[in-house]
Amino acid sequence: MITAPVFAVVGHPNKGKSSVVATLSQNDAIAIALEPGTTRQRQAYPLSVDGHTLYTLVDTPGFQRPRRVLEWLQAHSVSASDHAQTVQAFVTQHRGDGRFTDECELLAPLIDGAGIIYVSMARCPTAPNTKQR
Ligand SMILES: Nc1nc2c(ncn2[C@@H]2O[C@H](COP(=O)(O)OP(=O)(O)OP(=O)(O)O)[C@@H](O)[C@H]2O)c(=O)[nH]1
Ligand SMILES: [Mg+2]
Repeated sequence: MITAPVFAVVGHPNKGKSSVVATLSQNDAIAIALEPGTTRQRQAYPLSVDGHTLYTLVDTPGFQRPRRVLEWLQAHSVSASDHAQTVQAFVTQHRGDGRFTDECELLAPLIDGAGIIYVSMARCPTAPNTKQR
């Protein structure tokens, strides 16, 4: 039996991640809102046809502190071959400490082997000098 692929839908807050998930999973119940931070926990949504799951999309919160995450990953990675383990280590170390709650949520499905769908709005690019905590 072929296992249906799983994709994590990731990106910055308020860029349309949940809108993509709602459209591609044909699910009108998914919360979409003007305010950033609407999605706070990861949630899997399968698309099924005739009782068969074709794929599953995982809606996720947006990155809150992406540069801090990247700094940590770069500081703890020795080579490209250890990237998966380094991401796993990040989540293991920071899960529950309150500093990277959203990042741990959005990285969890990637650790489980999900593919990535990255969402950004071409008309509203993220400013290069956006301040972050
Ligand atoms: N202009 C435009 N607006 C969009 C598009 N997709 C979604 N939006 C709007 O963008 C806002 C945020 O959409 P969401 O799908 O909730 O975005 P999100 O990335 O899941 O947001 P968070 O869960 O808060 O991180 C909503 O007001 C949507 O109606 C798009 O393709 N173009
Ligand atoms: Mg959302």
